[in-house]
Amino acid sequence: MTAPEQAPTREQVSSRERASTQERTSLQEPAFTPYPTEFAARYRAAGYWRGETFGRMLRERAAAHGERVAIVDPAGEGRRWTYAELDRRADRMAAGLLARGIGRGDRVVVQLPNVAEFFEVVFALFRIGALPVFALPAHRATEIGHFCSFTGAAGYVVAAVDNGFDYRELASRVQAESPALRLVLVAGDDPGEHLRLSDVPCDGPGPAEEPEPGSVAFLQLSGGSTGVPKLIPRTHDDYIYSLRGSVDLCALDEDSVYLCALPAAHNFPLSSPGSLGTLYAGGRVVLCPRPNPETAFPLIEREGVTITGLVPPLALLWLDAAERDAGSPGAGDLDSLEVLLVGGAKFSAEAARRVRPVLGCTLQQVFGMAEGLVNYTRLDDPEELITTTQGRPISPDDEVRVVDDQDRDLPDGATGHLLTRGPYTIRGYWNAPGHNANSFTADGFYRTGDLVRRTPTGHLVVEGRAKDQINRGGEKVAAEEIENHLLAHPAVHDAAVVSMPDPYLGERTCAYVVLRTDHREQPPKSIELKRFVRQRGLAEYKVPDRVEFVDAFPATGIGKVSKKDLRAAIAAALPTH
Ligand code: OOB
Repeated sequence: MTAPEQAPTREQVSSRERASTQERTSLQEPAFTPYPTEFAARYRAAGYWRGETFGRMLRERAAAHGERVAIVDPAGEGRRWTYAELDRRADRMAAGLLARGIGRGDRVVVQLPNVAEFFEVVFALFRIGALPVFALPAHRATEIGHFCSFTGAAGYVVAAVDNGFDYRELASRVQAESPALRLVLVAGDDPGEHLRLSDVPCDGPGPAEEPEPGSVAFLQLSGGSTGVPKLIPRTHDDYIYSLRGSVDLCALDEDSVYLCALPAAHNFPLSSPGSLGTLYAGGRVVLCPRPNPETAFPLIEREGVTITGLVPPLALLWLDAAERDAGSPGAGDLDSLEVLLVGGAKFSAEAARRVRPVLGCTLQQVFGMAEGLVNYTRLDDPEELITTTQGRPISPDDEVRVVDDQDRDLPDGATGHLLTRGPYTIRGYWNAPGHNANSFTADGFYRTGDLVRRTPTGHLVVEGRAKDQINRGGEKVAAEEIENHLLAHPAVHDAAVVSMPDPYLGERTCAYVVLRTDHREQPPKSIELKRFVRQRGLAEYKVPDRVEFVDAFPATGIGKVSKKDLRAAIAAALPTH
């Protein structure tokens, strides 16, 4: 692929945009479930939705304090982009993407590690009104192929190589099977057969019109409990409101320095308050290439990091490292750290109590979901609430119901299903009418699949999960998705994937397998089944940690597989610790 000889004229760009707007109208409208008019009016009247867009947000920050550093990327030559520079880069990238045919409403799968280009690309897409689809670095051909085909993605942005994995090869493989995928862009010097991302920016015309604040800004991924991950459409209005609320509750301002240690595209490090919240507040985002203490601690000291977010297993690792290194020279001074957010999976009260004494900062528990609702413990909550609850909702208009199996409301203190509706919680997955009927009530409450109890203070305590999902230290594994892959193996008659307790990750996956009768004489080894799943091109964290062979599954009263019994069986078989 070569660069066009001349940047297109504004007329050419806008006619292309018109074409893709029409396409979007027919393609997207049934795909997106809008907020009902009366709710949208209420959220606007309350001042939650202020008509802001991401493109303008960056423009305004650049105008207000252009010379302040927005992004620090310690990889490579150690780049530091000011707000003015990020703004200019997003403009030039937007012009370049438009010139290469990416228009309003187009979907672009973005799969980048924690590098500065992530923000350059994402803000460019926001300005165009094209939708980033936020893939994670761990995703492989099966997931990426699904995102591309399901969304009809026109573009895919990857790193060349990261963490020993060659994304250029993955892109070639996916492109061969995705007819709509016109443009693969590679961040890094050697793009292989694709186009170098740094060759895209140009000084051509930008987008003719700004996207509407109420339009979909991007697609997030659902942790999911079904065969394939579902996509979550978030609007500028609703997401920016959740950012503003998070910025307030986490007390971010221009002097805040946020360390982005988790994969940047995940909803937690993106918006709770995350890198986008930090940019909203005019603070500084420091990108952490790896979340281990050896990488993170020196960066915290060097950059004066004030706040970061971790999943529980990493928080435990940091606590252990800080305790071990206390007082030893070169261990990294964590004095600047004021707030540690922990979320994505349940953080035990025992671990939570260690945060203040060991790290010298305030713990803020976060219980959130890419579909919307985010709960935080407040910075000035009593220590008991901070360590034993997962917080309370951001917004006074977050409606939270705790219900029994028949959707009847339960009193405070009783454990039940969490249903929620509010100014930043979606009303439907993208293009998934079948799933939406199951995942939302008739009056628009999202069925989170979480089992919670509410304290008299309005804080939520996560007690478990009703959805068929394994939470592997914050990484979500949908049981059905893995069962489908196992069922494709010629020796497998039936498969049931359940969680097993794990002291470090909280949960790991155990696949129970019933073999076909003709394979029972010479059964495959566990490792063969794991390899089989891996070779189908799945993220490594989805490969079952353990495989158990049984002759038949235990059944419930009405004859369904009793996963409860399977979970109990594997828990009993594990050594106690
Ligand atoms: C975050 O988002 P997702 O979409 O990857 O996963 C959401 C699910 C929740 O429904 C719940 O099952 C679990 O993750 N979860 C927690 C939790 N935080 C999330 N379970 C227990 N305790 C917690 N603190 O994981 C996410 C999104 C935004 C902010 C934080 C986490």
